[in-house]
Amino acid sequence: MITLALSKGRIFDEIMPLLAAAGIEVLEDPEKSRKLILPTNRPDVRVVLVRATDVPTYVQYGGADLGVCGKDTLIEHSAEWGAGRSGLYLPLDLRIAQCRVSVAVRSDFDYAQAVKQGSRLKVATKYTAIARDFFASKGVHVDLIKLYGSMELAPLIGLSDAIVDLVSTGNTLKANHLVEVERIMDISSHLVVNQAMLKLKQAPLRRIIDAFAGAIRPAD
Ligand code: PRT
Ligand code: MG
Repeated sequence: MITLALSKGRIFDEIMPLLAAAGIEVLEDPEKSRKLILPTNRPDVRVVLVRATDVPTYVQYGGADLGVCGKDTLIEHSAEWGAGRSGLYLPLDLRIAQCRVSVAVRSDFDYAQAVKQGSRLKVATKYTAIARDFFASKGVHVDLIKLYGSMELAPLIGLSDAIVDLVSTGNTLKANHLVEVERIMDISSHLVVNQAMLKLKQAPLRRIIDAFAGAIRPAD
């Protein structure tokens, strides 16, 4: 049995064409079903639904053989584990669920001036590893405030001066009178495979990896 860990929402939706290319069709709609284990047309392949941030954990401990999650999630996970020590193999950038990690502030906050003056910035984020590395590389002193969601609220309430968050269309920032002041990195979702499982189930896992590789949409 091959177990694939996915999160509901954009990753699930965008992985469907790649799964189809591997001859895999999920037989239930996760938005309608309450099941956490979804059967596929292939008796030897099943999908488990987990939180996006839990995908690397499931794969690391062998609860799933492989999974799909954002580079943002992978960076934060490896900051916790130490790169190379989690037993995760990342063979493919799937080029789906694309977005960027950016710094945003209230439109009335002079970020450039605050950085120039060397002020200590209060930064709210779910992405503490990415934010810590980024501001350290700029030589900006920050107090990081860890949040798990609705980061956009923090500067509006005065909890922080800035946020580090994912941006795709920018509509959420705009709706909350925030402006993007730095682009930290581009993000897309990657295939993540348990290295030990890859040895045990080499042929079927390789077939899935190769089919995904052949179906990745070209760079635009
Ligand atoms: O939602 P939940 O707390 O369960 O978990 P999650 O947010 O980690 O999962 P999910 O499914 O929302 O996101 C999974 C992955 O999709 C992320 O880890 C990213 O790699 C990727 N992705 C791509 C995004 C976005 N685009 C995105 N726009 N994840 C989140 N967003 C958020 C963004 O932070 C903003 O608040 O969507 C909001 C709307 O964005 P705009 O700019 O289009 O308005
Ligand atoms: Mg989300």
